[in-house]
Amino acid sequence: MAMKSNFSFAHLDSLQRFSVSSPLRVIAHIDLDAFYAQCETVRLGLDPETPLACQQWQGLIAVNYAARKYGIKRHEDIAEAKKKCPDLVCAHVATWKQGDSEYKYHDHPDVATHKVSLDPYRHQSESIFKILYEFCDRVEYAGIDEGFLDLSKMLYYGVLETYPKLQGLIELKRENDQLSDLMPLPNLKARDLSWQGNLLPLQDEPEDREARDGDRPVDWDEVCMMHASRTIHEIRSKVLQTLKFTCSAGISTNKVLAKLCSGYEKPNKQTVLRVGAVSRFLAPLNFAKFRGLGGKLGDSISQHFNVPAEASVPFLLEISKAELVRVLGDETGSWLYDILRGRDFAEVKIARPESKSMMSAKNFRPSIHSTEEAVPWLHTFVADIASRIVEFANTATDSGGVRLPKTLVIHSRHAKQVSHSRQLPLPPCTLATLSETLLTTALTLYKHIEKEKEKSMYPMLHLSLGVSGFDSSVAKNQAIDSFLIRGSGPEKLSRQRTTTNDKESPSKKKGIAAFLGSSDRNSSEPPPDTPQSVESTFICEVCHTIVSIADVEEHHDWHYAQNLMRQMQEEDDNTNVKGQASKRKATSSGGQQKKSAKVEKGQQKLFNSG
Ligand code: DCP
Ligand code: CA
Repeated sequence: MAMKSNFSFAHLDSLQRFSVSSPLRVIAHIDLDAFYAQCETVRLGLDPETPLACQQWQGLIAVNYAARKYGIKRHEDIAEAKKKCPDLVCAHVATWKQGDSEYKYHDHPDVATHKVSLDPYRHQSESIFKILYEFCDRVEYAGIDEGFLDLSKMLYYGVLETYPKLQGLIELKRENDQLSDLMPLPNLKARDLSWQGNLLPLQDEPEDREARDGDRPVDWDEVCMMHASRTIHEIRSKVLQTLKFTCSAGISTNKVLAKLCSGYEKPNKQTVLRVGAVSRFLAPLNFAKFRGLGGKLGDSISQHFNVPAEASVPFLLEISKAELVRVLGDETGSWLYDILRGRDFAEVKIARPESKSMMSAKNFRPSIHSTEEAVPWLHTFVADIASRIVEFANTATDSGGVRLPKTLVIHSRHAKQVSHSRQLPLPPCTLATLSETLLTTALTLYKHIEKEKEKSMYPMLHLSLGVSGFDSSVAKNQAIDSFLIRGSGPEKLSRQRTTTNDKESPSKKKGIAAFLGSSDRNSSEPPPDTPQSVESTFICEVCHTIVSIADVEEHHDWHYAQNLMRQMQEEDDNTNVKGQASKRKATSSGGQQKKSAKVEKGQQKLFNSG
């Protein structure tokens, strides 16, 4: 009788549904090489072998591989880098000149009069993701230059098309409810498989590809992975041909392993890790390489289990699952136990993070001291944000109409570290009237804050404008006029929420007062307008406050705005420590770990400060 596969028809069948438990699933991670630097090389039409670094003011934020050969690193000072490689091309990122209505590649941008724009990189990123979507129907955006691809479904159809006999068999098994039967083996030898990329050796295989056992019969897991390696190679070739970018990729059975593999050999390489090769691959790795184990969790593991920080994975394999769970809790303990063995059941999420907020910001060095200095920046912020909203509206995939923001926030920081944030609902507008509406609202709000804060506004170190609450039903927004004209003028309006320093009494007034929520850093209470006895109420799942149904939308907006302000603060902090910030990217089941408070790289499109 013919030898059976280790895999059932059900294992193959479940690939159609992207089952995370199918042992045949194949996940890839694609990461662009020295992304911003490549964007600049392409823009300038240079030979990719020209050493180039992407410059932001006096620092380097991306260094291409030709320049890395000289020992040049990210965050290095330009003068230092030029000493190592006098021919280094330093391409400054695009900037918005104060008061300009578009960003440009200015010859001599000045930190006092310009602000950084990362839009060109975002545009290239979109073109790259378009190619990924062309090939694969499940792509997760993991950052501006990286994504995960779940190839399961395409492999299901690909395998059945390549092996038509299997197609007949699986139909029969499905009809007879026998999908749990084992499949026949594919009748292929190791030498018959035509891989693309660096195929990491199985546990007992020699390193040398030529010397590996060519007669070994292979199973469907290897067939699937081989097909995936060819598809990923095709995708990378298309990115190179059409956009001139090289990227690296990792191909394995889950996100954690795919991500580790994409960084295994760079640039312009792909690495394939089969299940049988996992323990050998992980053995020399420092456990902190896994996402989520580099920070506090890693430290506490070292301490609790008496493992040196530089220990490799096998050190931790000796700890039992029960012990890990006892010390780290059920969720983290079990997660750690699994990922140390290369097991990760996180799914590749299709949805790109919804653009719930956008921000444009500027740090002032030296500080500014007047409205006259601040207002031109508000014009620039509006132009920046409006152009991104228009783009967002154009790329929106749903049919729910144009999505426009509902709330505008201004955040500023005084030299003595006092922060002010105030928000206002945006009046209804269309794409055509968007810029004007944003500007009018921003100027109104700014003047209100100035009046309210008087001397504590200047000298100002940081100013930002944010929008949030994207919705296609902006018509529901109340007109700014109804907030400002009706009743008292803004100068007389009381604020609804108070802070520890704020002596004003809370108001139950609706309208501007309800939105001029203070967020002088320590305000975090939800709107207190909770009617004492309302018939239809709703309990907010975020803050557990009882809210009247009529106020639900407003209450959600308030949370949006609070989050936005928190992000702005984090962005601020992040800008200040950017030089030392370690690279932390979104991946895989590390999501079970507590998220870093810092703004991640992929978020820079929203938090474009400088
Ligand atoms: N980036 C940044 N600041 C950081 C990290 C990244 O501005 N601290 C930007 C510049 C990078 C881009 O994000 O080009 C992508 O980040 P990566 O960490 O993927 O780095 P690169 O793509 O530059 O290099 P690699 O080839 O190592 O992926
Ligand atoms: Ca990269």
